Amino acid sequence: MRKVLGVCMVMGALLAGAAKADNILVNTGFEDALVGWGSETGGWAGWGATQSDSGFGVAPHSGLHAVMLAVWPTGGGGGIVQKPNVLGNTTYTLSFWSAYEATYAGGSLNSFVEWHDASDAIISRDSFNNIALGGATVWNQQTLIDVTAPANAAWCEVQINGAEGSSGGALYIDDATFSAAVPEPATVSLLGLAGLGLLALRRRKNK
Ligand SMILES: [Ca+2]
Repeated sequence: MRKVLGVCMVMGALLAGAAKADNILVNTGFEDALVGWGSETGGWAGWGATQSDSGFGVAPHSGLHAVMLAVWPTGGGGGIVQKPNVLGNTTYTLSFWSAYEATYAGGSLNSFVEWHDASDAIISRDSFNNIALGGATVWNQQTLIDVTAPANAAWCEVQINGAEGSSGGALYIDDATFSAAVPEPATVSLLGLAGLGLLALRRRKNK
């Protein structure tokens, strides 16, 4: 039994290590200022985008800042972009929180992940258009799942965009992560149970 416990502890340590390293975006909570164009590997660049704080229409989801999109003129748009390096044949999940001022209700929220090879050529793009906004002035978690990097992908462009309707208002984004897939807790438990079952069978056979 001690050996089984040891195996489980090693498996747990390995899984915890994998989960820690999975997010590949930086400045996930917009606590640092936006970066200039050409620096998008090290942070978020934006257009029609302003680092916001608690004095804006919607307070940040976390920390002291979020980012506000689509602020002028009425009917305008805004967006943010970051360009992390990726591993080919790896599945990623994009997750972020969005909130909007009530007058933005007629506006839109779109996102895409565009894959590039080592020579910077575009390989393909995974788009998420007209993402449901959820309730006004409250934070809604958006999870865009299962985008898989093509085999020859070296980096990608992650964009989150907003466009106002005719009533104006602003869209806010906070706590954005782009993470490689890791086993879900249910899968991990099943794997653990299967391993224990196999060990029990082997012990019974040896008797
Ligand atoms: Ca924040």
